[in-house]
Amino acid sequence: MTAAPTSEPTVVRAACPHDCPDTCAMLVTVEDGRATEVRGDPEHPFTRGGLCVKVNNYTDRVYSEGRVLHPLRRVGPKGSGRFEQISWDDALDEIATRFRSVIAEHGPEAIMPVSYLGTEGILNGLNAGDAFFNSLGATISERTYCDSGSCTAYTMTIGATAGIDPESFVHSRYIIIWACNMVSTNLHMWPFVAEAQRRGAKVVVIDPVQHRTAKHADWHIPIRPGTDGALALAMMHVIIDEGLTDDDYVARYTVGYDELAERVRDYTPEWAARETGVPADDIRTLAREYAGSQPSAIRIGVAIERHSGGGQTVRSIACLPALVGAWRRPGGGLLQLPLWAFPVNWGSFMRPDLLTPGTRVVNQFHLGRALTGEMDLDPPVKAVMVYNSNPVVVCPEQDKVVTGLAREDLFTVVSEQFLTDTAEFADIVLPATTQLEQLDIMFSWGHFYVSLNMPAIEPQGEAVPNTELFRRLATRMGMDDPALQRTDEEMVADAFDWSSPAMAGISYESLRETGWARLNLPSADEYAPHAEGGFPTPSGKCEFASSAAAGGNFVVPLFRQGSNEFQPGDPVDPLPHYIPPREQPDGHYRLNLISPKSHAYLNSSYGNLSAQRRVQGDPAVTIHPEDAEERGIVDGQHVRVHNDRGEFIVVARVSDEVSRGVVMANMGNWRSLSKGTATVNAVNPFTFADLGNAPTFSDTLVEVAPT
Ligand SMILES: Nc1nc2c(c(=O)[nH]1)N[C@H]1C(S)=C(S)[C@@H](COP(=O)(O)OP(=O)(O)OC[C@H]3O[C@@H](n4cnc5c(=O)[nH]c(N)nc54)[C@H](O)[C@@H]3O)O[C@H]1N2
Ligand SMILES: Nc1nc2c(c(=O)[nH]1)N[C@H]1C(S)=C(S)[C@@H](COP(=O)(O)OP(=O)(O)OC[C@H]3O[C@@H](n4cnc5c(=O)[nH]c(N)nc54)[C@H](O)[C@@H]3O)O[C@H]1N2
Ligand code: SF4
Ligand SMILES: [Mo]
Repeated sequence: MTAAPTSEPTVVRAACPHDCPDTCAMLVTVEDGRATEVRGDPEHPFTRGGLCVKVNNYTDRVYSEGRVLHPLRRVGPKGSGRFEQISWDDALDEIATRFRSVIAEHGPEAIMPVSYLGTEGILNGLNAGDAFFNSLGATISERTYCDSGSCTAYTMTIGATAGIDPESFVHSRYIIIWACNMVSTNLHMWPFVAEAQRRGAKVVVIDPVQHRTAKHADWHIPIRPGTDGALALAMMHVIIDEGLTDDDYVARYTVGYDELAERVRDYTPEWAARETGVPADDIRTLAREYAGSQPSAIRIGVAIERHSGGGQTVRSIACLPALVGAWRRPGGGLLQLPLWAFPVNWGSFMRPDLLTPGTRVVNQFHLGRALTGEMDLDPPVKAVMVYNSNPVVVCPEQDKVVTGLAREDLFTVVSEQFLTDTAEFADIVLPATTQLEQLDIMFSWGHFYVSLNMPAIEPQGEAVPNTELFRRLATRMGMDDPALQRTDEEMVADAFDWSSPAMAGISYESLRETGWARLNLPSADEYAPHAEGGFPTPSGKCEFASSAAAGGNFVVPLFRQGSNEFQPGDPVDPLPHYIPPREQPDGHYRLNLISPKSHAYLNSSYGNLSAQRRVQGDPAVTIHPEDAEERGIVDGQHVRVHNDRGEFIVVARVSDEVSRGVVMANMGNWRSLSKGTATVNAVNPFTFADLGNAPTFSDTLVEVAPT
């Protein structure tokens, strides 16, 4: 054996690939071609030198023994997870042959792509396969997992604005963190909130769970899941009734105030108290303090949309800052998705021009029904290709997803880094690179910095980035559109509208030096984008009465593969209103289940890795002591959580961190690593919320019983 060549360690600038608002800037140490360490860039104003419990040991993910490093072909029965290694050539041949025969027999719509945000980079993320599948004529996959309902509601009210700069929160006097477990899911924003708190701001957390973030708050308001809309409407009632509005701001920069005032008249705190479980006096106090402590800021989490009235809830919350003039100063207003600030050249990746008009759309929440035939699709789905997603874990109606994927006549391709619960059902598994092995460029949905991810090491085994995967597939399918063969570097060049004012002074070249750059926007100390209105709505104002609502419910283009067209649905009431949770306690099911993110996993990613599993602990359900006692449940025992849709078995954690009537089971656990054959999405419904086809994960009733 010859000694390996030695060289000085180098440091490569990278960016965390995950679907997480923080998009951390990473520094990767490489020695002899091997990545030895990842750390947060101490210079980055948001990352501030730290990563998180998920990504601190990212090299263990990259070099994990569980990595899929070669193409695999199924040898055992479906779902057995038994595979043999094959060559890329054979894998591509088999895929091309099977896709062609499906197309010949049933047409291209019988092929359905299934994907989401396993990686978030512009090249390898959400739209990585769109051009390919659009050209193929495959079923259009609607991907409304995350913030789709919120985005519809938000844009209906204040337009696609970036909202408050998260770094401006240091200037806030009053901060409401609403349905967001920031310390677990948006960790790098917390220091800005904590700084405001040190400077005297009051921090309020509205959440059914007294989680890590709530424990740091000045005031935790436990609320019945799915009823936040009632709270927001009652806050507006109090603000208007008690004359706490900023009349000048309302007069100049809003439309529909009189109708709104009329609408909220009956939404009294007493009424809202019955819906929400929050005492009427607390609602009054919250409204008065929120209106009276300017600038006041609201940070909504994605979970705010996950119930039948989720859209209207966000409509109401989006009205609040304008009503009290919060937008006037830095640190005042609403924070949803700063993503809107980035001039991403979406069209260049979504390629709506390559779609065949009239191609059918199937929402991924219906995957189980689509595969089992319950949806009666014509043509039926005969082939699925999964990339950037683990639908067995993240989709509702898990039992149906599994039953569907077990179909012998279904041809399933999964591109993955690991043999996930979904990959186990594949006919062909294709090896995917991790972020250290690929080039990408990132927007953020939690701050105002663009970042470039340079490859730090060679691809492991025969793994390829998603970009290369779809180039290879296109070639093998004989698709010769040059749009399907762009190089990664060409894609970086196409990623942004570099001539946009937001990108002034930022280029691929400059990013290669610096790794990241703040969008060309005013500093966080000065940024008050709507101090004088200027909302990107049709009226240019905050629309209490929404003009877009007249056009009906819609899914914003981002969430539908390849399509950048608004697809209007039924007209929507232009004024915010209350839609109660669909599932109301009855004789059978009396516990409202919520399934927020795991602290140590990123959705289901890391759910198989030992360091993260140690931190996360066994899959569990948290239940209030009185609810537990009533059911004869003691802390630490295994329980069955069930409803008519399914059941899963977890350990009971008896704790008053949840209110009576609420149970909490984190999502992200792997089915194959759980007791029983299911996880929390076995009991969740496929039903949409009122706007944007959002999920209703928080609108779920169950019972819990000792096993
Ligand atoms: N550690 C970790 N971080 C993550 C992720 C992860 O899986 N793990 N995932 C990333 C992704 S994709 C996303 S979308 C974000 C999401 O991050 P968040 O927006 O924080 O979403 P969740 O953690 O799902 O839920 C947040 C909180 O909402 C509460 N909640 C649930 N239903 C309701 C309700 O009806 N009303 C109110 N008021 N509260 C409710 C839950 O109790 C939970 O504490 O996190 C990102 N960051
Ligand atoms: N009950 C319940 N269900 C939920 C949620 C909830 O809060 N509760 N949250 C919803 C939300 S907000 C979201 S965002 C979704 C998340 O759903 P997904 O985006 O499906 O998230 P993950 O479970 O992390 O699965 C991503 C998979 O992609 C793989 N992957 C990573 N990088 C690459 C790559 O470069 N190429 C390829 N081919 N694969 C890659 C990872 O290994 C991983 O297995 O889940 C949704 N489901
Ligand atoms: S998962 Fe989020 S917090 Fe963790 S390193 Fe990545 S961007 Fe940062
Ligand atoms: Mo998400």
